[in-house]
Amino acid sequence: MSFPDATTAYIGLGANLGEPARQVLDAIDRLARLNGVKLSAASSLYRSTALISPYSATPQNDYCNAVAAIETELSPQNLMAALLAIETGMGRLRTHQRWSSRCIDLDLLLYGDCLIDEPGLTVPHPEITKRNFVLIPLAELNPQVMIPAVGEAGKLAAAIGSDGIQRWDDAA
Ligand code: PH2
Ligand code: MG
Ligand code: MG
Repeated sequence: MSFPDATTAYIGLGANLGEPARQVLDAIDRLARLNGVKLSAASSLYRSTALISPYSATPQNDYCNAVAAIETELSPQNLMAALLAIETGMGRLRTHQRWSSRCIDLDLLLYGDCLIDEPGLTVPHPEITKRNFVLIPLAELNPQVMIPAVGEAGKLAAAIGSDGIQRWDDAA
């Protein structure tokens, strides 16, 4: 399958409740089966220390993180809606807490070279450049991919370093 007007998009996946690796793989599978989406590649699975609110003293389980590359003919808004529907379909309960633990999270990281800033949709994902658990799997898939207005994923990943992140299989 290929689309005449496809855009390459990158999706960040994360989970730290239940069986995180199984859920991330399940979400990648659901992504691959969306109408208007072709899965091009998925990164390795990583284990990463939970980034929590600086105001919280409650520790959280480690996350399983990964990034998927897709070709899509969906608009960014429709793709975002489809990602939210996968989260809901997998039992994600939305709280108002920004840093709460979750059974699955799918974030639209990049949509071609688009810059989007509208209610409910900011692309590139606003935290992308601060998070090694996003940059490292993204750079594994495509070190040359440009984060619009910022730079190449591979360079950013090398600069941010690998504190608190390791391959899932290497994790103790
Ligand atoms: N996602 C969050 C908050 N903290 N920490 C890690 N390690 N990985 C995540 O995906 C993550 C997080 C909110 O989306
Ligand atoms: Mg997230
Ligand atoms: Mg999210």
